[in-house]
Amino acid sequence: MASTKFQLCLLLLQLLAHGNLLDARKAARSASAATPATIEAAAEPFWLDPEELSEESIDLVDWRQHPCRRECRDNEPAMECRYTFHIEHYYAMSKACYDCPYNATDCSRPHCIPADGVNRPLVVVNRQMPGPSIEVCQGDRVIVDAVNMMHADSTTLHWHGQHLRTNPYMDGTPFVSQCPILPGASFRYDFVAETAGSHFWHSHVGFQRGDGMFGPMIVRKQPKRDQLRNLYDHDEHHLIISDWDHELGLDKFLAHYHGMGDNKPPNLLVNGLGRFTKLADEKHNRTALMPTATFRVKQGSRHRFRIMNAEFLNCPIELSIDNHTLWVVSSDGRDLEPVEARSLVTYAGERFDVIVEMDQAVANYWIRFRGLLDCGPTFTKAYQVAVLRYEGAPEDEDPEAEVDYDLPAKEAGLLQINSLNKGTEAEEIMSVPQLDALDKNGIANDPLIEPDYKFYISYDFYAKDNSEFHRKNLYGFHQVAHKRQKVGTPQLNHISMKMPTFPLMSQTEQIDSSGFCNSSTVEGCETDYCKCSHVLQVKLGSVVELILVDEGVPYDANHPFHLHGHDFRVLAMERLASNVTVEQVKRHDAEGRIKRKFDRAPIKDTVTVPDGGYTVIRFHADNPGYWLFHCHIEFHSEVGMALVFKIGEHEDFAPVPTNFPRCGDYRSNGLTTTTTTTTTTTTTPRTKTSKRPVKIDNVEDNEIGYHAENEVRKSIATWLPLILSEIRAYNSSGTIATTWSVFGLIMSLSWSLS
Ligand SMILES: [Cu+2]
Repeated sequence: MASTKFQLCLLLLQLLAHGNLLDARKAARSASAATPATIEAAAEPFWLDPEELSEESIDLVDWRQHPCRRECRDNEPAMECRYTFHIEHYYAMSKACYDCPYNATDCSRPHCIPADGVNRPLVVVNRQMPGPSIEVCQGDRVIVDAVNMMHADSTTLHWHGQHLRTNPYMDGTPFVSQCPILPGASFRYDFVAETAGSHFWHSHVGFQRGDGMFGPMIVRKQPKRDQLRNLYDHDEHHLIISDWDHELGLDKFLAHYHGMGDNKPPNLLVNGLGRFTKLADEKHNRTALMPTATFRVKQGSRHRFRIMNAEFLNCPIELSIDNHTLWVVSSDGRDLEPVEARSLVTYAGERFDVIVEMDQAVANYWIRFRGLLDCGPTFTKAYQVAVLRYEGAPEDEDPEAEVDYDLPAKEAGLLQINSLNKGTEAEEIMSVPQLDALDKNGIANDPLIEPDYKFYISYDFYAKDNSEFHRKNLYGFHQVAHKRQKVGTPQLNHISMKMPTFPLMSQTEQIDSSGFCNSSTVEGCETDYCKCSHVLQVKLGSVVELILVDEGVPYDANHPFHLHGHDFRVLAMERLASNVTVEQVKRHDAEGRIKRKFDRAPIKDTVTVPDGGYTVIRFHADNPGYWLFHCHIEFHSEVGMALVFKIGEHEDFAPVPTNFPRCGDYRSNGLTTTTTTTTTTTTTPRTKTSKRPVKIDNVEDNEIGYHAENEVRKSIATWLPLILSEIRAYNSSGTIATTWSVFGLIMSLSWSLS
């Protein structure tokens, strides 16, 4: 007993000395827990109920064997599906990879994340990338324990495509639906998988999605509800695509926004795998290529492939399969009248399901992924392949066809779907509004219903002195020496979103809605930099039309937009010119030249807008809450290319779960009276007269000195009696331990004083 107390005391000292909570916690676990059931590192992945797992074995579970990943049946009761997600910083091509890729089987060892063979830091779940695949039937209850094991970063999990109608607090949007999960803390996500289809989960914090924190989420339908059931024989394959860098997203972001670094991903991965360059081991005189994703199919059968674009930069992907056509049958979880295509373009956040008929000779065929825009011909030419392997085809051979970026798919007479920067005006392609929904027409695409709200949302990259990365008179946009240092500010209606410091949805009582802004409440934002909490408020049950306008001035960039909590009908999409103004689009609309397609307009939750053009979407605002609407490119949304819809009134919101975590600003009203003034509660709209608080000589330095001194006093007062009692307890036999106690005390004091 005394020994445990002593160990605890030492741990707390360690904590004081180093401030390292995780080490302390880890040590506490080993000190207190009985020997846990451990599994050899080289063990095969296995399945066990998460409730029965030890800490160490969670990362070895093969989640594909989860009982919820089953064939869905009519009239079957819903299941409860539990998962444990350990979120960690980790490393590609770590020591767990042994001799990968020279010994190919080593690449699939537990905890080996091969990626494209290049070492780099990661943020992953359960030491896997992609993370565990959540595969359930529509109506199942999903319970995910997210345990943040990172040393210093917070996180959340967003269930991209789920609307969370019964439990909106599970949306995983930091400062909109919840507080970020702090290092060491856990959060239990608990919701019903209501929205069927191919979705994915991902971190909604910083650049963690780009660093590897994503995974598939597939909600299959019961046969009676599945309108596509007669069109395919097999439904076991998914392709989750990521754009891939060789450094942390944050490093790339900082280099791009503050230095001369680019924002272009050099590579792509499919299901976490891909090639970059041929690797050479000179010592043993051998070379090898990294493994690629391989999909096994049967000749003569029809396979459904679920494609999820989890990318984080501006890298649309053109996908094609050699010698095969794609039947596009679904997007963002909503079914479509099947369309035959030679290739398909997807944007960050989008999902498409295709059915492929295996009508070719038994062989291996390439599935090709060509990067466009920032991954395109003028930049990195990012390119990846995967293998379609017919049963009976050679196991360890590549397909014969050449692999090269400049070999786009060509099949005479067939279309490309969702082409880059093209809309209904383009003849040789099929744009999204030209697809037909299989679902019935609804309130959001009824030509007889006038929308209750019509918002024009325009955007571009603006040459502004954004105080985050272009300080006026110091290194202003027009002041910096190099063209590559001029970074445009992506904004919606000339406003950068300022996130609140507490979640809007769960801490409504703290909201001062006079702090909300939108284009009607601010002025001068076309030229000056404006940042505030951009909120568009609509009545519950209303029909909302958004006309998204990409002004298209600096370059042919392209932004995919995602709406949380709802899906929408895509009524129109058109490119007008290489650039366009909102006024021109308004005029175009007033003259009746925006042709809205109502009948069977496709339903999506993520959509692109042609550069120099517009996309018109409509949604039925029937899910009360605060919901984020944002560009799905993380380098854009993280600097404010986002806004929030407030749908309904606070009293319409679902009750906040009991003991739901809270967060927000804190300002002492006690001893420290010299704190500086900053914005309060939500945010303040920009006003031309606002001034920075005046700084009095060295007030901040004095404060720091005061705090440090206080900390020392507190340390001594708290720990001295404990340590003295330990010294007394160990007076006779604890010589070594006593030395450590005194050493710990000295360390903590010297740390406090330093
Ligand atoms: Cu964007």
